[in-house]
Amino acid sequence: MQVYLDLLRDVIANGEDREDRTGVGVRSVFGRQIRLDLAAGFPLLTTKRVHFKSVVGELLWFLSGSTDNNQLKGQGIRIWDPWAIENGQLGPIYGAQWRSWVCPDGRTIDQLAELLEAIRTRPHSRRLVVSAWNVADLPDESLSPQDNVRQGKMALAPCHCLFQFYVSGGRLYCQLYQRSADLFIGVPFNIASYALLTHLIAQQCDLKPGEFIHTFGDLHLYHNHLNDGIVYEQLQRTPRPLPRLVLKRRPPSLFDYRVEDIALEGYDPHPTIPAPVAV
Ligand code: DHF
Ligand code: TMP
Repeated sequence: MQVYLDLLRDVIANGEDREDRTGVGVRSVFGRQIRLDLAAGFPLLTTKRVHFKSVVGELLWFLSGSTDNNQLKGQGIRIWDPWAIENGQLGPIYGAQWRSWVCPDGRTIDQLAELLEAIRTRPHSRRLVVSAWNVADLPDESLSPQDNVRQGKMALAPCHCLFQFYVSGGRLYCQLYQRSADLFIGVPFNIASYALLTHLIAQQCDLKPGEFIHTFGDLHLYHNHLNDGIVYEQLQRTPRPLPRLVLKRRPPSLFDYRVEDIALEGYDPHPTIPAPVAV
């Protein structure tokens, strides 16, 4: 995960300091890419502890098609709290678009079920794409997340908005386009989440995980993270060996995984670094 530390240095050295939607301010670069070989270990950051239980819980929640934050809170996962309305709803974010994209005629499309069918039957297809970027459901950037949800829109526009798979040599490759990336808080989660998704889909399709290619649009560090010194603290830490992912069971479908099926071995990170999240 040296590549992650290289991204931190890149944004610090080459970023432009500017205002952003949240009012916190960022240092930002545009257009970067990293490649992680999933055979080299599971890409969970070792230079700070990342709460893997939250990563797993959030991904299984997306896969279930839910956009109800109460289901995460019930598992002790509070990462979506600042964007939900009182009853827990978040509007048609990832789970809704992945599993039940609404068509003009009212029909819904399960993009993930169709993706798995396509990987199994047409592994060389160039259309193995899932998009959360449903233009009709995008929020109004001048309104709060909560006001957008009350109007039936997404709380936040999808950050990890489009991903594509590729099959070669019995391995499954995944490339994600992330239009907006909070390098200190969101990105370690996003890397782990898509690496895990690739492992799960590979298992379901009798493939080995290949590479995860992460392409970034606006890649930024929030000014409070830079000013706190926590970014520099992380840069002083030496990366440790990556953990291994263990899937303890092969459930009948991608939608039947449970938290207990997914374990990490050998995760020995540096201590956690608490950081405020810009809302
Ligand atoms: N907004 C911003 N500004 N940055 C984000 O990364 C972000 N991520 C969102 C929604 N909005 C966002 C969804 N994902 C945390 C992690 C991921 C996430 C939202 C929040 C988070 O708070 N992480 C903390 C604690 C994690 C935990 O205790 O489980 C961290 O230090 O990583
Ligand atoms: P934006 O919608 O104005 O781009 O703000 C979203 C912020 O959240 C931005 O800092 C990127 C960050 N983010 C991630 O980095 N990863 C995620 O998974 C999510 C949902 C958000």
